[in-house]
Amino acid sequence: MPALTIPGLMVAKAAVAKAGIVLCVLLLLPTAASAQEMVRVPAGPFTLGSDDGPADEQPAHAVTLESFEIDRIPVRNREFALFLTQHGPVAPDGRRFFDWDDRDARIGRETGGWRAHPGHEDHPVVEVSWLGAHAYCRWLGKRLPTEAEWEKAARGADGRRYPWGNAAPAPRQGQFARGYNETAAAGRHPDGASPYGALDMAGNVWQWVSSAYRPYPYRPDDGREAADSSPEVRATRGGGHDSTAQEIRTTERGRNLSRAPRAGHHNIGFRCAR
Ligand SMILES: [Ca+2]
Ligand SMILES: [Ca+2]
Repeated sequence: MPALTIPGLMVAKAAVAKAGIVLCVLLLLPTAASAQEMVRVPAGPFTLGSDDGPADEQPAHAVTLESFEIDRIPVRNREFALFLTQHGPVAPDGRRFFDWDDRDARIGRETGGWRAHPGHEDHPVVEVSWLGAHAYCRWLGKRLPTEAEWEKAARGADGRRYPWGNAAPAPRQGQFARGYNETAAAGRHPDGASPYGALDMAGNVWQWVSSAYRPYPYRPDDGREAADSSPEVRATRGGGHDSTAQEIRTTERGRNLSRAPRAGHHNIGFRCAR
């Protein structure tokens, strides 16, 4: 009967329209960002810290971790732009995710969203606050790695000084000893891979980790992993493009920078774990 068919058709049309809206929403979700490749780090003990480095790396001590995954490369501008388009650069409570007004930022606001600066799409995102890094990883159902996880992913279980071993770094192994803001595209130094295949673990950008910057020994249950302990200083790892060879060792802890987790910095990025 036509009288029934027409409303039925209208319902069908409405369903199609609704499905269209759902599809549009799905397209806004972070599929491109969540496709970020991860590497697995197996469970077991490793040596955290160093006895011959700066005081904050001492003492070297055994830490046992569960298995986890970590992003193979740092989060890039093209990926963080998707987060900014959905959430904006400021948290609902007014704290910053991203220093959009800093001249070192490489993502800008455009009509309809945020976009990486041309030529910097594949470079690691910088000028993201600790909170922004934390929120980004949660958006993807991930989290920031702990300081211990980051170090194990970089040096493996044999206590090496650099991701590739103990030999001093060469330019092909990482982006370091460069000028201000001379980042490299993420993942372009395969010769610097860690034992688990993680890249850019030495140089390019320092990386936020979940842990507060506190003395060793590392104790995950002493409050340093409390996500709400901001504004306590957070640890950064890995060294940046403007770091020395000493600063890109796997055990180096960002002492002389990143003391302000509420702000972003030109040489600090991050990667996620789960
Ligand atoms: Ca800044
Ligand atoms: Ca800056």
